Amino acid sequence: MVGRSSFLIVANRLPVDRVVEQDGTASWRRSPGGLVTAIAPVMQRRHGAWLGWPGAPDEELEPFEQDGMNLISIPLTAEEIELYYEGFSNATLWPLYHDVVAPPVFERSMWEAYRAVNERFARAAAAHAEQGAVVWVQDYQLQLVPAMLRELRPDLRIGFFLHIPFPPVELFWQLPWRRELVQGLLGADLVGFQLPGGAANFRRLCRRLLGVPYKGSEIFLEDRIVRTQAFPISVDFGELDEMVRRPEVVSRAKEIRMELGDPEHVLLGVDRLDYTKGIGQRLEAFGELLKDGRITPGEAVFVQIATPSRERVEEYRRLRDDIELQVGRINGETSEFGSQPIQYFHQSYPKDELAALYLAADVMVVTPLRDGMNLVAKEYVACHHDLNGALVLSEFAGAADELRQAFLVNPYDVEDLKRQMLAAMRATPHELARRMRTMRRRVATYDVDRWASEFLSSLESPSASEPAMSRSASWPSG
Ligand code: GDG
Repeated sequence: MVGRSSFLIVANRLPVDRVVEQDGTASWRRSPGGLVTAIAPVMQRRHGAWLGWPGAPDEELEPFEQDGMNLISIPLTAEEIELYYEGFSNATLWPLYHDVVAPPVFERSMWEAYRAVNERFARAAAAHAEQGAVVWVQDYQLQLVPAMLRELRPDLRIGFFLHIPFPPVELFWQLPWRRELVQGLLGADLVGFQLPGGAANFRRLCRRLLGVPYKGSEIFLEDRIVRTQAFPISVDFGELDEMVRRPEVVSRAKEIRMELGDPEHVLLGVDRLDYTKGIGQRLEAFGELLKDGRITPGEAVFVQIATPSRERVEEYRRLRDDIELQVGRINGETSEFGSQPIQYFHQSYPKDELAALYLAADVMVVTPLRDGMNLVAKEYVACHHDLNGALVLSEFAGAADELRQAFLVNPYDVEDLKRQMLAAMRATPHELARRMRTMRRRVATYDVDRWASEFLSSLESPSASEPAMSRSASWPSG
């Protein structure tokens, strides 16, 4: 039985996946991913708890312990998964926050489910937090939790971090429930974003929508200050750097190149199969390079890993069909016997296989149309202690703010994509090393550990809860 905690993470998912052995026994395994790695030590130090959905419908679980973390399961019904998760989170907010690259769905039943599920999370957090505890709420699925939780437990210190971009006012304005969402976020003491631009969009929105004033990074409510700040998320540099030096990973990378027919250039894309990631755009550009004769089929191979994602959402099903049609068409038109220029995989891989792929790739192609950060770009950099390897990176990925030495590209401009992919393939080892060295320094310094500790120390610094100056803030209700 888990008691109350002084430190809570509240996230859509628990940081564990259920694994069923061959004999039918089930157990939990820590999910891969930087967030868990970064937060686990803090959890252990502070006897923290993590609240989240266990991943299957109608699963009622008693609190349990895994790897020194107390896990509190928040159940969701099949209908809530459809309306709150696939619906409002991934068919409304996800496209709206990513430049409306797909049309957002505005459905009242989805909103109602979102509100009800957020309320459940807030109540559970209130029940499990010690007096004065620190609660860190994660991401777009739970934007109402900060205010709901503050209402129940004004003694808590509440932080919120948004992993995806925060859109400009003009786009956010479309949302029928815009006021409720912004009020939800303002329940936090600190609202963190990937980039300063997201924080600025949020502050402007608060002023336009609610008439609340701000100065610098602080928003002044009647009785308190809400701080807004950018904390660019990162990767576990040390872990990846160590992994790619292991002999078995090095030999696997060589083997991958052999299996691909030992081409001069291996280009790589690794993404969840998502319409924000610009997969179609990059394949189109690669196909044109082949058709123009700028590269020959034996000379370059493009490996595209498209991890299955949100497969029950209509837009994602359509995307999968489109991409698979496109791969078939380009390969059909450009393949030679024994070699296919695009190698496409709709599968997930273990972490060390992914590291071997990063190591094997000469050119990493990351071309989202909009992305909060993009960890793949940083992972690739962390894997290239050999200083070899080129990163082609979209200007619309948050990571482009830090990785200025990448081959930066506008993914909407097919000629630019072609130019930058060619430049990356043709760059001299000296130039590649110069670019990679600077990017590695950045990722090594600002790793995921630093991201978590900077967020938490900002949340716990006294200025985050200073009483507001004597400014009046209009706070229209309803
Ligand atoms: C959201 C924001 C932000 C992918 N395929 C496999 C696999 N992956 C891992 C990658 C990487 C992660 O998944 C994907 O992270 P991204 O950052 O690239 O993208 P999102 O999933 O959209 O993440 C994003 C992020 O949150 C963090 O704040 O950067 O902007 O959209 O770590 O390596 N991992 C394994 N097998 C795979 O097949 N093991």
